[in-house]
Amino acid sequence: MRIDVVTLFPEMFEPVLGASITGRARTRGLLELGTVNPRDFAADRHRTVDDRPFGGGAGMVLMAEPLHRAIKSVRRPGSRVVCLTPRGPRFDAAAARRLAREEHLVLVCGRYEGLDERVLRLCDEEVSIGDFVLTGGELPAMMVADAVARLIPGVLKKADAAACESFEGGLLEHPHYTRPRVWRGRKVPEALLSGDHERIAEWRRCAARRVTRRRRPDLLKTST
Ligand code: 58G
Repeated sequence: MRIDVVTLFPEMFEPVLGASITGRARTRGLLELGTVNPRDFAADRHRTVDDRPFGGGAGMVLMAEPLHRAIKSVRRPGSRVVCLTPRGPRFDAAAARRLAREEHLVLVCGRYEGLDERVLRLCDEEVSIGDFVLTGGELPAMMVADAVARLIPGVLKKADAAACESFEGGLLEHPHYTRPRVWRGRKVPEALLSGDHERIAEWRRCAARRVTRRRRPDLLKTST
């Protein structure tokens, strides 16, 4: 998969998506990441990309033309153009799975008060990572890129590692433990030390249901 990010702050992405699993996915060629800066498509010598809102009010709005040209420079037939905004439908595990099937994502990051509304029409969809406002769409774009990247076949070491995690079965994930067996007087659940794979699987199923009931009963209501 290829992801191109339209952003005024391209330098934000490498430190995050160059690290760890996403970094390795890129060196292994499973994920290609590019950035495109609308400022490089500005029309004047000051490279202006924002202007005051019609109708007045505080803050600046990203102008349509530089954004349009930036999107056009990376968009190709079959690209899915996604804008990160607080007013889109909530990004969740199902959205990540759906976007992970795409060949090319273009993630459009706004800044300031937002984008000229006419540019939003160029996007295929808007997504929000939660009900709060950030200074820009860059952090949400990194979250979407990360959530999608780990679903690309081969990115996670174990083929099924993504399949049995939180939300994938409509439940939160069971707790994890590692060595030592006793830490400051606290023991690892006995079933996990038994070596009995059926017993371990059963413990994990029960633990997942228990933790979901306690913390996210809303998840149990929707999944049967
Ligand atoms: C319309 C309105 C277009 C995403 C605002 C673009 C982005 C929160 C989220 C914008 C964001 C989220 C302006 C700054 C969106 C831009 C950006 N804040 N909840 N901030 O996913």
